[in-house]
Amino acid sequence: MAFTLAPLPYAPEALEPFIDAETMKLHHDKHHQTYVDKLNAAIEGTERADKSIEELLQSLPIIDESIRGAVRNHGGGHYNHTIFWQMMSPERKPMSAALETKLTQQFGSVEGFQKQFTDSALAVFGSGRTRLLVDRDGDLSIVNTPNQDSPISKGEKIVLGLDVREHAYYLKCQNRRAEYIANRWNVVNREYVAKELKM
Ligand code: MN3
Repeated sequence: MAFTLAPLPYAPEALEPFIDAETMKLHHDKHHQTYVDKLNAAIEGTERADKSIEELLQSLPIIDESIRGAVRNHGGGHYNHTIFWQMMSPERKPMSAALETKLTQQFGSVEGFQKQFTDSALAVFGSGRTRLLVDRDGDLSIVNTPNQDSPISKGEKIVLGLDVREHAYYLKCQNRRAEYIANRWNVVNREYVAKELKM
């Protein structure tokens, strides 16, 4: 079964004025579609063709070298973007008390978490992502990853991620990455984060 591009979980204009419809359409319909197409082209006819995207990424270290690069880049791109859309929501629901407590325990305060995540995202050089990860003990950490690398290849779980490649913001914010990062806090899907942390 070839991979397919799922529709956005909300209308492309739903995140306005924080993230514009044109960026969402281009990012989802063109960039994400290209990752899906190139992933499919790479694995078609191979023994990996029937694997889930999670299985593909988790098997990256042992995958055949002839397709490893394509799976890392295009498979990573497909997975990263699939969760990226889900990590945003126009609904702006309040943060649960459990999540607030967790962030406060690990980062001093919710604001402290947001500042650390923002500073990390500002520091990404070139194309990459900032992630909030949870390990097997339930401890949180903020890491930057280059290109389309995905920490799930190393058994870590991503609970919040931010794409800081220029295609994620250049139409609206041009070179002002800080503006994009600030806007994005308004559309974080807090329910998604809490669900992934099982809270
Ligand atoms: Mn992207």
